[in-house]
Amino acid sequence: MTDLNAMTDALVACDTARLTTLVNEALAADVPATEILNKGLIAGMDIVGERMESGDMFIPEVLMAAQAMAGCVTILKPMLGDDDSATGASVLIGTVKGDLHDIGKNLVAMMLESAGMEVHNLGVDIPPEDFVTQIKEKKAKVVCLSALLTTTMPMMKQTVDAIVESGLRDQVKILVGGAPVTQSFADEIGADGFAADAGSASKLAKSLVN
Ligand code: B12
Repeated sequence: MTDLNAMTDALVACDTARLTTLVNEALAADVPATEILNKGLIAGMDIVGERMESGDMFIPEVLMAAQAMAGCVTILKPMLGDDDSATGASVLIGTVKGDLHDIGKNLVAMMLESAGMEVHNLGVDIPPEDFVTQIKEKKAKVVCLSALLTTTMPMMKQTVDAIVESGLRDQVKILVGGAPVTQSFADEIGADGFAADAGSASKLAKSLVN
């Protein structure tokens, strides 16, 4: 039987080799990729976050855990697809200026891609003006902003404001997300939507462009 707790433990222990073996074994045992992701990997990252906060894990270890998780997400990628393919709409996604977290953002990008969208993943630490330039360049219909720090949430508002000031606001739908972000924050800063996870983000993006 597949033990998703063992996966969580391996991630927290930054044991990449064991984690990779466990993920491959779970897939071979037909455990759904979404279950591996949510109950094994994301559950592990939550514990990593708690330990980081309590000072029991330090940045280099957190980075190792993040890299181990990113490797497993690559393995899961083909199985996380959303077969309800929709649109070839151009979508921009990036982590806002000042914020370097990208695991969740990359998961959202992956789900959007597998929903048939043309995804332009701008990366991390993206200033508002770069989002504006890229909207024009990539003729984007949707812009997805990610932030994991309470201190970078205001940068989401600055990015929305920059899009408004550029005169492009009517051409794009803006989605926001990341662990500290909420629906009420999205409403407050004038975004079009919020989603708590990658699957809901992709469904929401599709509903907004269809
Ligand atoms: C891994 C990690 C790091 C890694 C990041 C590596 C990487 N490549 O991403 C490193 C070590 C670099 C790091 C650094 C820091 N971190 Co950090 N980090 C984390 C940790 C443990 C996990 C984040 C993660 O990947 N989660 C898993 C993914 C899958 O979840 P997610 O990102 O939430 O994404 C999901 C949803 O939110 C949503 N989503 C995400 N983006 C979007 C976008 C849209 C549009 C939508 C719709 C949805 C959506 O879908 C995703 C998939 O389901 C969190 C703790 C936690 N539990 O969140 C702390 C955490 C976010 N970090 C924290 C801190 C404090 C820092 C540092 C300031 C530490 C320091 N002293 O230097 C630095 C900041 C660096 C910077 N400028 O960004 C704090 C933030 C506290 C706060 N109140 O703001 C946290 C909460 C840890 C803690 N409990 O203290 N961190």
